[in-house]
Amino acid sequence: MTNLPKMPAQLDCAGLVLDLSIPHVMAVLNVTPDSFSDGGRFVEGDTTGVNLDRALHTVDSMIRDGASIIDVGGESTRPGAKVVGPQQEIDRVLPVVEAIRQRFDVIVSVDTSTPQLMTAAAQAGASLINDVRALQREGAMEAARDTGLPICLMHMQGEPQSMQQEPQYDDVVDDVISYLDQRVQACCAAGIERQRLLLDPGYGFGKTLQHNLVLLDRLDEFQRLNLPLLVGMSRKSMVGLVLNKPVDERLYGSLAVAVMAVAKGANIVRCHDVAATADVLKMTAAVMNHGQ
Ligand code: YH5
Repeated sequence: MTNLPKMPAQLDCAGLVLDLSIPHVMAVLNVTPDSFSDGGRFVEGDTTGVNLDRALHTVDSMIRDGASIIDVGGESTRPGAKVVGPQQEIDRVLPVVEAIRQRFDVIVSVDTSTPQLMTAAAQAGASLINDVRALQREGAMEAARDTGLPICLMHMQGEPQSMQQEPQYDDVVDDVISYLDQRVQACCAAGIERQRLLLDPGYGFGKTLQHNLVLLDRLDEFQRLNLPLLVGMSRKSMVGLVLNKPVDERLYGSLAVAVMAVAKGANIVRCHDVAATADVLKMTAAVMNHGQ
């Protein structure tokens, strides 16, 4: 019994500490040109199409609303989205990471599978790597290892362009757990300490509605891996399909699944609606820690 890996009590994010005894909000900050653009107007010094001032203003609100982590991403992984080249992704994300860390003492996570961006973002002050491809890109394992940062490994079946065509599993929970377990082993073999890892079932990434619902109903089974769990269901089609609502009307559904995820052991909830999600997580945690 002595050598069973224990779930860490906190996560060391390059000097910033995340207390894992309470659930945390990870706020999504998309830095694709359509998210933080100037509507095509030219801004001096800006070659990326991303307006830094607007991005920083948004981050300030997210922190005041209760976000512990800001997840910065420059690649859209939505089904059918355009493929972004590594240099373009770096040009979008890096200045934003740098600017956030110059102004705020907040954990910045970089949502990327690109090894060069992992390295550069860590130097610019990022404190967490969030890779939807679980370090499977050429060179990603070594780049992530050498940053010394914690890493979130997410499950995806297939690639974003085609992943929703015909996802198939024997038992979706067993298959996703065994994939994540294998990626943990691969990381450890490559010299990444187990205490640096977080895991994510990857809602919506190569999964039908049924798969996503089962993965939430049985999320507690992921606790046997003894690593922090991150989930991202905010505004996703699993909410839209159940409620038959467009993306801008999925808040209540997203809050419902956030509560369930935390009740079943999730430590970090990745979301778009920070203030609402932070309240809901605080309330859930208060009930779960009653009497303590
Ligand atoms: C995730 O689950 N997801 S990007 C489709 C939508 C809404 C949102 C409208 N990065 C995750 O947010 N990283 C993304 O339908 C992620 N876990 C982790 N760790 C996709 C996204 C989205 C897609």
